[in-house]
Amino acid sequence: MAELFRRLTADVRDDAPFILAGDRRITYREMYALTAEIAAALVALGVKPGDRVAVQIEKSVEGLLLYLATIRVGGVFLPLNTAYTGAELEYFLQDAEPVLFVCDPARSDALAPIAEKAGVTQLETLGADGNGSLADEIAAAPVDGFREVARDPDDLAAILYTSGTTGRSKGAMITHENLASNAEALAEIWRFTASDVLLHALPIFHVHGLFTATNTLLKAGGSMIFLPKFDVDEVIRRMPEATAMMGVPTFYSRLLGSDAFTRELTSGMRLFVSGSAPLSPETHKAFSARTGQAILERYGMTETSMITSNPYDGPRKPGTVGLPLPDVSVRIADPETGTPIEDGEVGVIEVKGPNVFKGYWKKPEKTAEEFRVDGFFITGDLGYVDPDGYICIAGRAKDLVISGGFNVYPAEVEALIDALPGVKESAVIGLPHADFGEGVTAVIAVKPGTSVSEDDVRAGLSGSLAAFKIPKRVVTVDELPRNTMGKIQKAALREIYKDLYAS
Ligand code: MCA
Ligand code: AMP
Repeated sequence: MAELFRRLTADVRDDAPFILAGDRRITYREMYALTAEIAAALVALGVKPGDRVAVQIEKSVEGLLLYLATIRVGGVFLPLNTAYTGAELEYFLQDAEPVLFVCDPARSDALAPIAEKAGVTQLETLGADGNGSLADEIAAAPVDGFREVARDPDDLAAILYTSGTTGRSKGAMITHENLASNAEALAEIWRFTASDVLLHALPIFHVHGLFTATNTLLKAGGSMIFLPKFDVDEVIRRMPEATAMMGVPTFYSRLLGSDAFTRELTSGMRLFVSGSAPLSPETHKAFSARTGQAILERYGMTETSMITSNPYDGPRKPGTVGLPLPDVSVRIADPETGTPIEDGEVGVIEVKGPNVFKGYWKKPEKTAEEFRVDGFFITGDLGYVDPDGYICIAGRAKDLVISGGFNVYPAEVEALIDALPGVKESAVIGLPHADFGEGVTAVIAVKPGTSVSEDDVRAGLSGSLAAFKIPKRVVTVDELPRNTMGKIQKAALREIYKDLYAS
């Protein structure tokens, strides 16, 4: 059996409920049968071990089962953000060379020529309701069309694209061992058991919703209330049935914004986990004051899954991301040399362990750049160790904006803005935003004699960029501030415009 699937399901009880979605209740036994049916269709479609299966679909039970089925046939699952435009998708499809691309039925007409141009020969559709051409393939596949496929710990289970500060997005190659070891560690340290009911409102095209939440819950054999998206009212309505939730900080600030979110409502909950972006100490404290429960903040990356976590039993300290996971080594190093530095000093966070990915797909030079010779991966996050050994994140060495838990790389947005008529140059920065944590913001200088409005910029980007990457605000200046080396001073811009979203 494929290593990851074997390890995740090693202890589950067949008759226990796995997914609760709407009026559907899917037990683990049914999950085995359904994923075997999907696996038979994948085999019939020619998916062989090591082949990539790229997927851009709305969140659905079938979409989750497709992930597990891909793992069972030895395929490499490649989930894509539903917000990505055709222009963004073309690159991923071209680079990853999947044998199969599954998309939403509503987008198939628009995406078929893009897939074809990228060299992908098979396109199937799967809608949020479970219908689509893939459903037809599943119905038509032979009942005994799937035999368990063995995969080794070092074999690829998934590729997830992460952008970079320079160049195009890179596909992080994630192995069975990476995912299995992380799920095992998290289930243990967060005390997940078969009695848990996880309230699942995250998207399933990123590490957080797909692996950290789903794999950990699966490893424990628990069940999950599977919601199509984060909707405050729906999350509040279902919370009394749940025991645990994982979310980005925006989930928690939005919950606190509702009067219906009370201590009584959360009385059956034993765990709230936050990650993907910094949880402000204010939100942490307001949450404790409202519910009597401390949010457990953890830290991770696509390339590494989870790295550190605040303790389940010990103090969950606001403004920290806790301690390294079991078997994971974390060190703070000099960003230039990689030499470890003293506790308390700020340096770059580096990590080594069974969670760390295998490298970037087809990019050995990029992979080599991001690792030290002794095997530590350079996260690009800045941090320090506090007197209790907790890791605190103190900024980013990489130029990255995190909006509502989604990463936005300024270089990608700036390149497109700079190409717009009338724009001389631009700087994209993240500014404090009450809802999204950071608001993507463009500061532009225009060519003499021209004028470019906020609407011009936003309209000029739509179609090329996913909506969450498009600047919420655009500020025009005469000149962008530069240091003596000629480099744009983004820190100065962040300071000048820090209150842009305050009102
Ligand atoms: C949606 N919009 C956004 C975002 N989401 N804009 C900026 N940032 C966002 N995150 C846009 C929509 O396209 C729309 O634009 C407008 O904002 C309306 O948004 P709203 O209705 O408020 O959005 P929503 O649908 O409620 O979504 C907000 C959300 C969602 C619930 C916070 O973004 C979300 O589920 N985020 C989770 C991200 C996540 O899972 N990250 C994990 C990455 P318009 O009006 O122009 O159409 S994995 C990771 O980071 C590592 C491994 C880790 O540590 O976990
Ligand atoms: P991604 O590339 O989507 O996997 O995003 C990973 C990045 O999210 C990390 O490198 C951090 O910058 C950030 N991140 C994740 N969790 C946290 C956290 N708890 N606090 C601060 N930043 C975080």
